[in-house]
Amino acid sequence: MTKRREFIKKSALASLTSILGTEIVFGEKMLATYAPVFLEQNDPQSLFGKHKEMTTLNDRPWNIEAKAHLLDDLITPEDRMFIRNNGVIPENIDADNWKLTIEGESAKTTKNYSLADLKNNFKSYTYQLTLECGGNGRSEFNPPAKGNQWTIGAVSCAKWTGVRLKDLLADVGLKPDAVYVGYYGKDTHLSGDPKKVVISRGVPIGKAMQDETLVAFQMNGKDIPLAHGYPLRLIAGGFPASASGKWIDRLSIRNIVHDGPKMTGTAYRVPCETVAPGTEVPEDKMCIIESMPVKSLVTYPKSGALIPLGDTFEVRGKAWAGELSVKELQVSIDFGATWQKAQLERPANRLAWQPWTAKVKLPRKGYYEVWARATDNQGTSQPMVVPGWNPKGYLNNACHRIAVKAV
Ligand SMILES: Nc1nc2c(c(=O)[nH]1)N[C@H]1C(S)=C(S)[C@@H](COP(=O)(O)O)O[C@H]1N2
Ligand SMILES: [Mo]
Repeated sequence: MTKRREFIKKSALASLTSILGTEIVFGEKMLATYAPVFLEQNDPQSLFGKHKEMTTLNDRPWNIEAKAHLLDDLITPEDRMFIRNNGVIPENIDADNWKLTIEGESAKTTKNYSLADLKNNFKSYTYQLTLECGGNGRSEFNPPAKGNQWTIGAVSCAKWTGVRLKDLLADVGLKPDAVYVGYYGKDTHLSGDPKKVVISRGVPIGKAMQDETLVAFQMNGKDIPLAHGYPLRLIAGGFPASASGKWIDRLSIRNIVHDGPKMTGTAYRVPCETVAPGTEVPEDKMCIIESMPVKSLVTYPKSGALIPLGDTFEVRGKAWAGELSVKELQVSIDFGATWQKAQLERPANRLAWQPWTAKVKLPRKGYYEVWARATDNQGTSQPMVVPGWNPKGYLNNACHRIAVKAV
């Protein structure tokens, strides 16, 4: 036990040292549970170049979310992009010698690609792609679900550049029994055990073959930021973002549904049939999350805004619907009694979120809430209340609301 604690303490010390960039003198005298002051001062702002209003939910591993008003840009800039890690961000990445291996029982051959191979030998594509964590909105479930208590900010829609996964799969050759592509990344386990894989998820072969499924090496026109998967990342927009593996060095073409860590059991799965809140659900009654549900955010004004009474004012936001598109967005200022249609734009490309705007008039001074509700192209709308309780707290797509005062 003492040995184990010593080991954890040492590896925690090592990672603190690497964050600080210098030795912690007398570090061995620091209690293992002690949070050094620099961690408080060095918020994600300076560590990851994040906006000062981003919220840190956990610093080991790092999990950081946005606030709704930070997501007002059409293309999410790096500093407003949520970070979700299951383990420790890899260090000392050598992009020049990076190798992506594609193998697996359903691969006709095994091939290795350097970043230069990917950039020079395959056509590059750029798409704007919505990535939402399956657990976004978890904080509202009751009984509560364990895990990061995301509110609404674990969603982003940046521009990703890379090669199509399907082009790589064609280069390697698929056997007819291929059903899934699993990813492996270079992040390390919190335990410090180098043999333990943190997370290894992936996508069904049908998703892998879509034009927009990328092995990406750029985000918003630059190298992918370290926290978001530098130098190479799988991007599967519209699926829970856990399918988009960061720091990838291996893809495995499987003849079974991939069974890496966090693919099995209850991880990123919901009950196949709706259950009453608090129900214990056996594993074989849990289904893998694929397309994310229809959802929207009010990104302007900021909740709490004071609106001068008078003419109309502009409310705006974003809407997305996993693998589907959004066909209508409505807003209400009277707690859902009446709804007005917003102007909804088309997505930049398939699987990108859609901006919307509405002109709203507040009839007299006082407190209001602006609610937004999106409907997907199959006619499914966001629920007004927290939907389908599930043991791990996934897929909360309840309507977003903001508070405003007419003054
Ligand atoms: N290698 C690796 N890839 C990963 C993860 C991880 O912990 N390790 N987290 C996944 C989860 S759960 C999410 S929601 C997204 C978050 O992507 P972001 O941090 O770039 O926003 O990355 C996914 N890819
Ligand atoms: Mo996630």
